[in-house]
Amino acid sequence: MLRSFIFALPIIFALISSCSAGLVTPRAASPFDGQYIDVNFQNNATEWWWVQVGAPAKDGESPPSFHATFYQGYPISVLREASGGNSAPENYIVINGAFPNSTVFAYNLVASASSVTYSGNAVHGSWPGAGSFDNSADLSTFTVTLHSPSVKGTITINSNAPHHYGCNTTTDPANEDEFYTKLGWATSQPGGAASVSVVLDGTPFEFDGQGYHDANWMTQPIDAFMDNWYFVNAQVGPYDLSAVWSHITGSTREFTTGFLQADGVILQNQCSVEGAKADDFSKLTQWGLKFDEPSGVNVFDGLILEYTLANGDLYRFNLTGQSLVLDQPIYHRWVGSAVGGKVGGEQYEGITMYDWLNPSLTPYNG
Ligand SMILES: *[C@@H]1O[C@H](CO)[C@@H](O)[C@H](O)[C@H]1NC(C)=O
Ligand SMILES: *[C@@H]1O[C@H](CO)[C@@H](O)[C@H](O)[C@H]1NC(C)=O
Ligand SMILES: *[C@@H]1O[C@H](CO)[C@@H](O)[C@H](O)[C@H]1NC(C)=O
Ligand SMILES: CC(=O)N[C@H]1CO[C@H](CO)[C@@H](O)[C@@H]1O
Repeated sequence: MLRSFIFALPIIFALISSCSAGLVTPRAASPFDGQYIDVNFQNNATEWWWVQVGAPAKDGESPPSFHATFYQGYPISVLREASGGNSAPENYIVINGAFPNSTVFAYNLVASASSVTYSGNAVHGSWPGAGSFDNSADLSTFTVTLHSPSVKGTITINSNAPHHYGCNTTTDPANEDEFYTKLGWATSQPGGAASVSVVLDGTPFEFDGQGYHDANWMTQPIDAFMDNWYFVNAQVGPYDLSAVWSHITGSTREFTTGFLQADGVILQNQCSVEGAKADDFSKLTQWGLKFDEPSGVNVFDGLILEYTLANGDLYRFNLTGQSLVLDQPIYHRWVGSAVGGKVGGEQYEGITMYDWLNPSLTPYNG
């Protein structure tokens, strides 16, 4: 039942679903949420604007969620091949999510073109035939309008925290360098109150929750330089969290980045290879083990995300997957519950959304 909707659609549409976060080479060019690189039919570059909203599950229900990603190009090379190779659409919006009754949905809204224009830091992205987005000049408000034949409506996020880049320093190997210096990540809205009001093939879907918006760009698809990639976002009491944990192809070290803010104050914004730092680092660890039948691979039940600040303070969050909104051998995405805070301090409950992208199909065995 839960799967019927997603399988009714070409599987590729679900697969083209997005992944987020990465590192940055900040350009002199403004605006913060604008176009950073040139994406065209002749190159393998990709750039995307990602937005997600989720809300805690009510008793006996699943957490409602909605993801929309405005793409130029393809984040994984097999997806371009599967979408038509050289004739694959270059501009499209991927929608994924789940209703409170746990039924998941997926759409691929093909656009005839795309453009990202700006005035100061105010940005307008237009994907004709599919939708558009707007970021306000002060990066306080991000709005999406969808106007495709199948999906219509609006998503709004009111930011509660400062916008930020990641960071970028490394020495070899080559793919590590690619990862640090050519992969960009600009987070405009690290968290904040959000609302979704859409109509999916005539079915209205509305909820209020917590939202997140960032943008990524890279000169090659992810699978050209990464074996896997975990991207985590959570909003828990006064905290907004995000983190990436990735195995870069050919590297012996895991890459990590962590962002943690409370009440508008950044507590951490770091990136490093695992084990390289005595403080100011973050650590992601899976917990649980089960076989996931639809994708045919082992998966984890949740993640522990720990932050060690520069001053030694420790924060720990326990994230539990409740709704599996994307379920493919190389790509899983969960929406669920989060609990945590400062270790020894007040503990809060909240919502998490996290992605496990595994183009190398490296097995998870607990
Ligand atoms: C793009 O990727 C394909 C498949 O991996 C490769 O054959 C092609 O040479 C690449 N093109 C450029 C411009 O890098
Ligand atoms: C779940 O809710 C959606 C939206 O109301 C509806 O379209 C769908 O049919 C429901 N699924 C089941 C299995 O009842
Ligand atoms: C995380 O939460 C799960 C489910 O509630 C629990 O079984 C597990 O012990 C927790 N892990 C930690 C480290 O708190
Ligand atoms: C945020 C950051 O560290 N940016 C640096 C990324 O790398 C380039 C090239 O080494 C530097 O110029 C930036 O300052």
